[in-house]
Amino acid sequence: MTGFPQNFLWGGATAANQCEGAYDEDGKGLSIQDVLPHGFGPWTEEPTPDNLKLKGIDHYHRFKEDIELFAEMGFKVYRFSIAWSRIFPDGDETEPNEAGLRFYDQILDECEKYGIEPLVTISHYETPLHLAKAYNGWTDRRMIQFYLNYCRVLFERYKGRVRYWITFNEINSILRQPFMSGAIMTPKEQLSDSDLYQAMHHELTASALAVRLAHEIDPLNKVGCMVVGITVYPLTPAPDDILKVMEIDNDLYFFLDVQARGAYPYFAKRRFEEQNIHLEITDEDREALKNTVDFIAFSYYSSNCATCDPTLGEPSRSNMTPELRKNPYSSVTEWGWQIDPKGLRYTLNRLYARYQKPLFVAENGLGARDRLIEDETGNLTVNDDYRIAYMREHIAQMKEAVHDGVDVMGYTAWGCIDLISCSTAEIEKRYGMIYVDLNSDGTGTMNRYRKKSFDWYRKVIESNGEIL
Ligand code: BGP
Repeated sequence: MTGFPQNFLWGGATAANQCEGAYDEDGKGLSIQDVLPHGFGPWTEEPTPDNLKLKGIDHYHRFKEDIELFAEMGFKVYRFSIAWSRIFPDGDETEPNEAGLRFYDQILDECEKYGIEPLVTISHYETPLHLAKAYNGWTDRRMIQFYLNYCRVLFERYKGRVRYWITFNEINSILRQPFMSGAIMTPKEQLSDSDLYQAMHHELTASALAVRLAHEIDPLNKVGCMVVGITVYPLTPAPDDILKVMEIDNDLYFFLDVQARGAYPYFAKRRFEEQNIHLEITDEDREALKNTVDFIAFSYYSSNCATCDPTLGEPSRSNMTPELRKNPYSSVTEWGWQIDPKGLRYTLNRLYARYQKPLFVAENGLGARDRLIEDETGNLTVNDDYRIAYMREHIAQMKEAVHDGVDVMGYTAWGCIDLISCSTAEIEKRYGMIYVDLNSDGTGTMNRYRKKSFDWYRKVIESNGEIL
């Protein structure tokens, strides 16, 4: 196949905490994002007015307009997350909050109106804050049950309306961001490897049980895992650098092997022994893990290099992982994230080679500063040729991967409408094809404007990726 399959799912992706706002409306409880005004950290005791996510881009009240714009671009799929704390404000209740469920009924109504397939992320970095405070997040085994109660409510309520699910956004990020990803309050420096990996194990078990539950409730459900597609090259051909990259790759395969193959990988034993990690893994857990996912989703923004020689290379700012090095062959975004379209083809191929499961590019895009200008007809717009170039090159490489024989199900451009960034909680870092009039001090009309990339992406979808 040289082009995209006919049923290829083109669309865009958002997350509740980055776009909805309305952080305390209709019975919503606090989520960990409501106390993270600056992105990764530090957290505050209470929500503070400088936290742009509290208002978001007001998608909670403007979702009809937003989904109409997505439809105008021709979206086949809309990936969004459900805010867990809208459904279970504290997370450990037994009965859900009806108003929260009704909100997502309405989102689904809009998707159906335009024939847009929903792809729902069940947990996207927005665990109810109470679960962090009362249980120390995923370090506690009881989280599995809370999460499954939540999943059951979603699977039953939206049965027949949602077919594609992602259990956890970027599940492997728990190793780097235990609070945002795992709702773990223990500061990272004080968190033992055993506790961290135990939390990982609880999440992986919960994810597998959610796959089983989804299939039981509706055999038509397709459930995916999702990882941050860390793509790392050796900085030099030194064998030590090759082995270092192998270890980094294993960090990723740890999560994917469990979710896609149903058991911990062969290298887990040595790693656990050497890092003095003692996990409680029951026979029941091992059985549960056998429920593997239907597809593998991942985010891909950049690639990095690694070396064992600390005197070589420059630190990379991509994905905020300072021990990684810059690739001298890559350009960088304004936020220092390296741009490597061919890395997407490589990532798709290596994941497919290992797992042979359908792959979904669930996030990709360029975070950049945009300038709203008036075009020749007097309309306000953004000339974001840089964004078009980024997306064009990545989509072209994805097409190469399809040609290589990789089964790619879909592509959802991250932050298809401008939203609050995850790592730095700012609005200046815009990914959208739709501009939102919001400033960093929280002022702005919240009006939406089509950028140049809006029309470009519309044509990409219309031509099924033939016109790039
Ligand atoms: C991913 C997250 C998203 C998103 C994206 C871009 O890791 O899943 O939520 O925001 O990164 O990152 P940022 O917003 O920090 O630019």
